[in-house]
Amino acid sequence: MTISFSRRQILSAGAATGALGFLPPATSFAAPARHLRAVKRAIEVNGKAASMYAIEGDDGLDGARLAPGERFAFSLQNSCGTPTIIHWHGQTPPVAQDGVTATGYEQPIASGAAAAYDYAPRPGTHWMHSHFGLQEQQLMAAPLIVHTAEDLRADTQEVTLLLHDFTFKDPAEILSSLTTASAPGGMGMMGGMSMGNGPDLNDVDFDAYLANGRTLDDPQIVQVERGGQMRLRLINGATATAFWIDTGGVPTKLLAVDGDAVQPLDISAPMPVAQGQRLDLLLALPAGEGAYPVLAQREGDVARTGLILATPAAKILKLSLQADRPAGACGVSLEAYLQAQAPLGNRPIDRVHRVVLAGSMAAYDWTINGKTWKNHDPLLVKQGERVALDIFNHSMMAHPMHLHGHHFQVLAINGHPLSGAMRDTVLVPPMALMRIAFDANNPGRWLFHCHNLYHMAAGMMTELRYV
Ligand SMILES: [Cu+2]
Repeated sequence: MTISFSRRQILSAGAATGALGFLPPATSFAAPARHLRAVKRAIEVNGKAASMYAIEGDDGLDGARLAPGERFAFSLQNSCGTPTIIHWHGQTPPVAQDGVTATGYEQPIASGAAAAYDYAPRPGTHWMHSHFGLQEQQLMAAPLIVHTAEDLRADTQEVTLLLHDFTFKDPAEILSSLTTASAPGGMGMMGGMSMGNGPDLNDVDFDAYLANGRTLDDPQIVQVERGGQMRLRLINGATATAFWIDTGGVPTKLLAVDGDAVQPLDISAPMPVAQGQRLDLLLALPAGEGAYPVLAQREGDVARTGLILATPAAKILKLSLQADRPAGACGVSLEAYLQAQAPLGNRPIDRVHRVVLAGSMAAYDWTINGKTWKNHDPLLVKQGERVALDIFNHSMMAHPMHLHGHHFQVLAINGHPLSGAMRDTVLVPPMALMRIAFDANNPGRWLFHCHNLYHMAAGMMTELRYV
C-alpha cells in the first residue's frame, strides 16, 4: 500500500487518461476508462492471519489517483464475495452516484456485478469506503487523490498515509456488545475510558492500529531525499479512533483539511484528526541523513502507529508501539486556527437548522434531534439557499459529523465566530456548539451522520433533503 510517487508518475498517469478530456460527457455509463475492484485479501497483523477487504486500483495501488482535470470515470467491480457499495468520501457527485443505499438512489452491488461512475471530481485528498453494513471495519477503504495542475508544478514528493483501527473480531459482535454493554458479559466497554467529569473516549478495544496496513512493529519505510520537501496526504480511515499526528519536530506546514486548502499554518505540536478527516502536510526535511517517524497516537491512550521517512543511508531504530504517556482528547484546538483559502463568501444565511447530538456510551443510544436513522427527521433545505447547521453535542463523547455531497465552512466554535476551514467532516466535542454553513447546490437526499461507525450503526444518522 505504499503510495509514494514522482512527478513523472503523475504525468504518465495523466497521459494515459488524457484522451478522456476530449470525450463528450458520458450520457451512458458504457465503458468507463478506469477500474476499481472490491476484493477480499489475506493480511497478517501481529503475526496472525486475517481475511479483510480491500479496494484495488488499476495502477497497482489501492484506491485511485486522478490526474488534473480527469473525470472520475470508473467501473467498480465487486469481487469481494458479498454485496457492497462504496462511498466517495469528500466528493460532490450527483446524488445517484454517492455510493450509498440508505437514501434509495442506488442498490447494493451484488457479488460478481459492477457499477459505473462518471462525474467531475473535487480536487484534493479524499477517500473511498464501504457504506454497507460494517465492512469499513474490515478495511474496505482506500485513498482517492485528485491532483491539481499546481500539484504537478510543485514537483514535490508525495506520500499518502491511510490510518485504520484493526480488530480480529467480527464487527457485528462488537456492535452487539456495545449496544448490550450494560448486560452481564458485555465486552464492548473494555476499552472505554470514563474519566469522571471528562469526556468518554474510545468505545471499542482494538487489536492494532494500522498505517498503510502496517503496525509500528514493521512500519512502512518511505525513502526521502536529504533536505527534500514532502507532501503527506493523511487520511483517518479508522472507524472509531481519533488520532494525534506528530511529525516529530520536522518543520511542518498544514496546507489543507478534508481536501480543502487552508491558509498555510506552521505546525509545531501534534495535530488532531478525527474519523473521516484528512490533513495535507508539507514537511521540510533536514539536510542531513536521518529517519523521521510520522506517528499517529490514539486519543486517550498510549497506542500508536505510523510510518518512517528515511534518507537512503539513515539508520532506522525500532519504535515502541506505545508512547510514554496517554494522549489527551482530540478537540477543536487546531480548528480555531484554521482559515479557509476559498471561504463561502459573504451572504446572508437563509435557513438555520439546530442539530442536537445525544446519547451515552453506556446506553449506546446515539441520536440526532432525539431520533435514530429509523425514524429520523430530515433536515429540509431548498436549492439555492445558504444553510447553517448549529450542531450542539449534548453528550460526553465527541462526534465527527460528516455531510455527504457538500463541503461546508466552520463559522463558529462555541459561539465565537470565525472564517474557518471548508470541510466535509467536523468534530463536535462533548457539550460543544459548532456552526457550519454550506450552499445548497447539489439537489437530492444526502446522508448526514457521525463517522464513528458504531455510532452511525446505532442510529446517529439523518439526511439533508432538498424540497
Ligand atoms: Cu458519534
